[in-house]
Amino acid sequence: MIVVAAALSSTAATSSVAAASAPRPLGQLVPVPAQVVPGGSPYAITSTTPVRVAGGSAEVRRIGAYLAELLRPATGYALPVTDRPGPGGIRLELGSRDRSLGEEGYRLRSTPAALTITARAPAGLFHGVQTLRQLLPDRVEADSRQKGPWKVAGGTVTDAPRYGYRGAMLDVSRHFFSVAEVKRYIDQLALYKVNKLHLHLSDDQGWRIAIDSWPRLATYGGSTEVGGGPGGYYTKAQYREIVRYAASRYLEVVPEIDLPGHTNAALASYAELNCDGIAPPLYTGTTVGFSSLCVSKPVTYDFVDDVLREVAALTPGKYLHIGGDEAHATSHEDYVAFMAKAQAVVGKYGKTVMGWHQLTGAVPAKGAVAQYWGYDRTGAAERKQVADAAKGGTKLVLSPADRVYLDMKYTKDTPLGLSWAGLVEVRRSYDWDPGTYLEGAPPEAVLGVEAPLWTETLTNSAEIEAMAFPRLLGAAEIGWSPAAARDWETYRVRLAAQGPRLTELGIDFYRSPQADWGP
Ligand code: TNX
Repeated sequence: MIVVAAALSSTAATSSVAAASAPRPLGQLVPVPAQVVPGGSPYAITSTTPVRVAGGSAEVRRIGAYLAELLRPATGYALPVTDRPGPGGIRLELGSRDRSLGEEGYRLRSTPAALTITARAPAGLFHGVQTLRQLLPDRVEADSRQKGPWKVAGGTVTDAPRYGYRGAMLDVSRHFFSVAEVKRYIDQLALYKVNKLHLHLSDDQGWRIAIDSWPRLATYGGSTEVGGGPGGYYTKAQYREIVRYAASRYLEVVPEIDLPGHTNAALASYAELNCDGIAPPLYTGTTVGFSSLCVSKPVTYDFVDDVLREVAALTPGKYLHIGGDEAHATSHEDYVAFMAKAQAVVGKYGKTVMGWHQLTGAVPAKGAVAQYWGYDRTGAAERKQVADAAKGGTKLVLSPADRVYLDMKYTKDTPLGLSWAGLVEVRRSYDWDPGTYLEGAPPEAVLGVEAPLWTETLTNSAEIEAMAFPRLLGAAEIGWSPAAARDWETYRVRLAAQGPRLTELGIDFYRSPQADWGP
């Protein structure tokens, strides 16, 4: 495969300390692209470069404006966005006939005359823009004017994702994160072509989304967090702003309301949701598995219907995640009965059910997606139950806890995080394949990969970043890149090359000794 060879050889070329002004080799990207054909002289962005969106829709123009905004501070160039046809410039073009690009793929062609990104749909152009960004010097991320030149190596990148579901989850329940903090994470995810943001909006420690028909969920159930801090919640307007911002970066928000366990914040807010009619106190500890909605009470289903209806109405995306994990305080029989009803409500409001893989212990609805979060010590029976469900048509998103749980400590000395699934260094996190990971599950059942970040120990963006970076990049590559194009030895070189860019972005990442980060 030319493809892979090209990507590898260009990676190797980087490790020699090339002249400072030589452009970055075309294959030096995370995620590694499907196909790289280097060749020809570079393209250079200059003070007269336009961003051309000729014949483009308003959406293409918006992507052009986004690109120009990214490049202006560091280059100091005007970079006008224009729909006037003409030669040269950075060109964003829809309408590629190459069907293999799909909805998210793109082709980036760099010659001295022009830098052209073509795609079949806007998402592809957006991902192509991220590739262009990564091909430019790291200092392009700076927010003040830097010295050029701003060259892109000559050649062509043709790229499309392996999986349609490339997710990251943020637990905003155990600790609450502001809209600004969530947006910051969204921008970081977009750089690596992640396209789903799963928000874990409710748990024992906090309810984080305003629900008009049950207002105390947010105002009382959201009033604290792990450790007893003030918590918080998103108003509907704020939540819509997160959804809009994510969409502008081509990420779909997957909201999760965790049911029927992990519900202490709701049970504390409304006494009638409890079987004994007595509201428990708010909870700020970190034990899991002690709470359950009252499965036998009709009011429980009014609650579920109201909440899922209001959350579905805030969700342009396809999925509604209903949790279903660790319902240890719910009997098996009750769990099966409850999940049947909750899944029907999701369907009634036009959404596709997503649930943690315990859902396969009930009866997954047709088309449901189970999110597998097992690890190397998960029992054979449990793994088989998930694999059998996948054989029966349930789709899978893989989030193996000993690989992509970003809250696991890297080493025993990592100051933040947990270690119940083991210590997860960067190589362990990267070196696995979703197509073969879960024995017995048909590879076609796998929709993709998601890297969850639980926040029992994390309180702000710096702490999120200390755990997510750099493992998030590996998860992004596992979701995007063809299996044949990626391997640890080339990844560790490409990963290290991202270090200065992350630093430029103000991300203080874990400098794993498994990659050579340089001085
Ligand atoms: C397991 S993963 C949980 C969460 C915890 C996490 C901590 C899952 C579906 N449940 O409630 O926050 O471990 O790593």
